[in-house]
Amino acid sequence: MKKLLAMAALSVCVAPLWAATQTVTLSVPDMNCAACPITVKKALTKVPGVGKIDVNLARREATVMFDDAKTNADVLKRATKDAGYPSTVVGAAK
Ligand SMILES: [Cu+2]
Repeated sequence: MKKLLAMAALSVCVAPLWAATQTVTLSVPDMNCAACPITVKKALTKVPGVGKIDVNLARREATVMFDDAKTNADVLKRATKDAGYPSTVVGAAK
């Protein structure tokens, strides 16, 4: 019984830790004018779980903060691709 309680307490403590905010940097090579980052940002904003988005036209990169319990890098890549801007993950940091 004691062991069961300990396990229950542990799962309660651990569960929220799985839902962490992650940051991923996407390379978006097709961004070539000032309007492109707006389109990319709009597409990423629509993804549930996405927080702060920072699109850099000069570097052709989009840095996205997201809740990893709600979305993931693949979903983000699909969102930019659906908007006409295929992207690849260039770096991820926690
Ligand atoms: Cu453009």
